Amino acid sequence: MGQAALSVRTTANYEGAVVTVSETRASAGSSSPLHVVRRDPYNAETPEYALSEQTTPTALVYVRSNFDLPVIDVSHTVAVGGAVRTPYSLDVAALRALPQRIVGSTMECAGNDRLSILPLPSGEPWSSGALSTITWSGPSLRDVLAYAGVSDQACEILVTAADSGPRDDAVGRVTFARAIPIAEALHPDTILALTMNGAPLTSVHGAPTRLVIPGWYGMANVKWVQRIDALLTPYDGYFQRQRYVYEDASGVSAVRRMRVKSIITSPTAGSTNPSSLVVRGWAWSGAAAIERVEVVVDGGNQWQLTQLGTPTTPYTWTPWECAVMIKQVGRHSIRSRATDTTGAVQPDAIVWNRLGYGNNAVRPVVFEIGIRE
Ligand SMILES: Nc1nc2c(c(=O)[nH]1)N[C@H]1C(S)=C(S)[C@@H](COP(=O)(O)O)O[C@H]1N2
Ligand SMILES: [Mo]
Repeated sequence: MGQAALSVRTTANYEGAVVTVSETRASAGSSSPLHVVRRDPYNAETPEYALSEQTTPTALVYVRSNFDLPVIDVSHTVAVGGAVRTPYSLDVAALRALPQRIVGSTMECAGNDRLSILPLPSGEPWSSGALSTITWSGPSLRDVLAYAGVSDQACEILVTAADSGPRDDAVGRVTFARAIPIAEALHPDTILALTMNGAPLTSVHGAPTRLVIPGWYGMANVKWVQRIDALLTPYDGYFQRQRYVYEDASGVSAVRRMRVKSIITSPTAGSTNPSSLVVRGWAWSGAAAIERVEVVVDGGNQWQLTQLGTPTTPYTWTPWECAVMIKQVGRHSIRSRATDTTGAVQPDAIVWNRLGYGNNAVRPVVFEIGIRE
């Protein structure tokens, strides 16, 4: 393991660390265990092999940053204000002093699998690795809000981050900020995470604290939280209205919860396999539990049911597997299709949208059956 990766490890711990921009570059070095999509700002994918694990090791969790890593020091505080009775601010010690809640979540970037949308929309060219499963902990956002006393008239909670920068299609500097509906903000599993996978949150993932709103696409999980404001009218900032919206012939709508989707982790693309093999993968949906996953070998419509395992938590992906027998040696494909308990099914193709979000279409994995000995 190279020097760059090592420096990421040691500075990743927020305790006493002053985050600098040079860390972003270090973590984007050639020894990065992630597949770097862009170095500056740092965007990188979880490698395919890591997706077979239930929980993604922190060093292998994908990173999506719209701007350079913000400079945050140990005296960082989170201000709570807007339509509240008592505005106040909390430091990290105060966040730690509140009851801590453990929340697991499968988190997918809304732009994951953009590369397989035709014609290719603009935006980061994500393959299939903007996807990870993490165990977080921290205080419930509702406990932080309760102390401030949110107005009964409030409709949204705006979470503003410490990172900002210029955008091609905006005037001046834009700060990363997202609002969530009040009911979602008051759900006990919406937390201000201080830890991930049992260790302090790392810099690239939002230290000292980030919002975790399980079930929603990644963008709602605001990193480097700086302010929390109760709003009386819906927020219309850049990252709420100009980005993270489905824009298609039928109009514009907000990107919110993760669409039902599944991935195949075994066999892997390009691998050679025996004629009798077990197909495995994961399925998730931000809307509801997974009802069924089906697979089909090669073209056509011979879908067969798989056995579902039990997800570790309500918001983490469901394991599935299915034994298949493929007699003919040579190239084959397998596809998986998940259905959630609302009846939503993975489509064969998504409705094309200008910014290329929410691609949950069924995708084949192409592999080989080897010559039998
Ligand atoms: N402050 C801030 N929060 C952010 C972002 C960002 O650019 N800035 N990117 C969002 C997006 S688009 C995603 S997919 C997730 C990714 O979180 P990760 O980098 O920890 O995987 O963070 C979200 N939170
Ligand atoms: Mo994202």
